[in-house]
Amino acid sequence: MTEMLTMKRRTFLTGSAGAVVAAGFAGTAPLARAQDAKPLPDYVAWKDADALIVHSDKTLETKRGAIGTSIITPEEKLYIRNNVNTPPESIVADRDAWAVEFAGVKEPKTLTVAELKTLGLATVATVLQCSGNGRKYFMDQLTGDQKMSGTPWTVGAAGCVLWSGVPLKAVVDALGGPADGVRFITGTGGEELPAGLDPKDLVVERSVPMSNLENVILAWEMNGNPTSLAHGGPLRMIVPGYSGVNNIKYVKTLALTEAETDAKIQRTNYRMHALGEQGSPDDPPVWEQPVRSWITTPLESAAAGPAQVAGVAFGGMNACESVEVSVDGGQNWQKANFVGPDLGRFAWRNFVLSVELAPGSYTLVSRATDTEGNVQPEESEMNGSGYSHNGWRGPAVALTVS
Ligand SMILES: Nc1nc2c(c(=O)[nH]1)N[C@H]1C(S)=C(S)[C@@H](COP(=O)(O)O)O[C@H]1N2
Ligand SMILES: [Mo]
Repeated sequence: MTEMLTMKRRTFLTGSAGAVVAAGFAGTAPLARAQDAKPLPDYVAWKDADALIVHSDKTLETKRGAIGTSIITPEEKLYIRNNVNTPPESIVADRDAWAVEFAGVKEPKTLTVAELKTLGLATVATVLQCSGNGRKYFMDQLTGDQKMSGTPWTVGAAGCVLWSGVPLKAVVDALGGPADGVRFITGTGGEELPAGLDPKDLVVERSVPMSNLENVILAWEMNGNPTSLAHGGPLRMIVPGYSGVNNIKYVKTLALTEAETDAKIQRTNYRMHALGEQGSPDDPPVWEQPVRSWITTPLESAAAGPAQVAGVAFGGMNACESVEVSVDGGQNWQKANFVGPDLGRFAWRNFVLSVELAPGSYTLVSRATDTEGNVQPEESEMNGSGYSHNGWRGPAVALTVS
């Protein structure tokens, strides 16, 4: 049964955009054959194909039912989002030799991973989530000739990951402290860019405010293993609480800068702009993640009787304070319980509500509140690129109990 549902959902989500919008996530999926699903691309052939929806070679989504209830997302199930081609495997052949150039400090220097390992050690659990996670729910709200481009992610462009590495603060301290006047931490990805095109248009380079200096770590380990190439090895810049794009894989340059980078991915992309317009440097950047939750089980159908409604909830920069669950589409809410250990304010919490379900149709939704009192809205405010969705209505589960 589970396998059948899994297969249905996979094909459903990789089907034509029109079919996806018309049917809705929890609605009736068109009957599907397993071979409709795209295979895993070579560079992530080691991943769990049954747990992933392959939107494209550069965009793989974790199936909603595959996330599990034990906090940490296994690497083989974690989503993938690449803006450009992944670097060659050769860069992880000798991880300790990977060199990072540090600038914007009193004593600029290039340090290898081996050297960085001597300067400090920290472990942090963070929600790694693509800025476009939930874009499909914005797309569903479009009318007439309104359009939105981008991957129609539902809830699976997210995971909770344990990172180990050196705190950036320790490196900056070792290099004499920040240079005068710096206001941003700017990380650059180590991809080789195609020749003949303007590198500023392609480079994955992001700036985040210096207020993150205490939080950022440069991670060589993910979930207990050396950070895989696909997820940013040999070294990844992790900005806890911040949207996925700010977590630079294969970080090659780390600069404290006076201004935000003028790379396209920062200047005009990943900005909260109006529908039908282009992003501009005046629009707010996609940085801190808003409070959010969704249900991961049950999905689609359940047997009458007792059931455990479970999911994940997080507050971005803040811990998640509480989660409420409704089985009637948001008319009545009940407080859920947290499951498992608290891995800190940047991690997500698994939650559960025990319910007794009689035969019939249910609409399951969840609503999280963070420690600052921010509550998920019913609908997110529309933005032209479909970033930072956190409305509770979108990821509703239509459940049939028999
Ligand atoms: N160097 C580099 N870093 C990157 C990206 C990239 O394409 N190149 N993609 C970003 C985006 S948009 C997201 S959502 C996350 C995805 O991380 P993952 O593929 O490890 O899940 O990495 C971010 N960091
Ligand atoms: Mo992303």
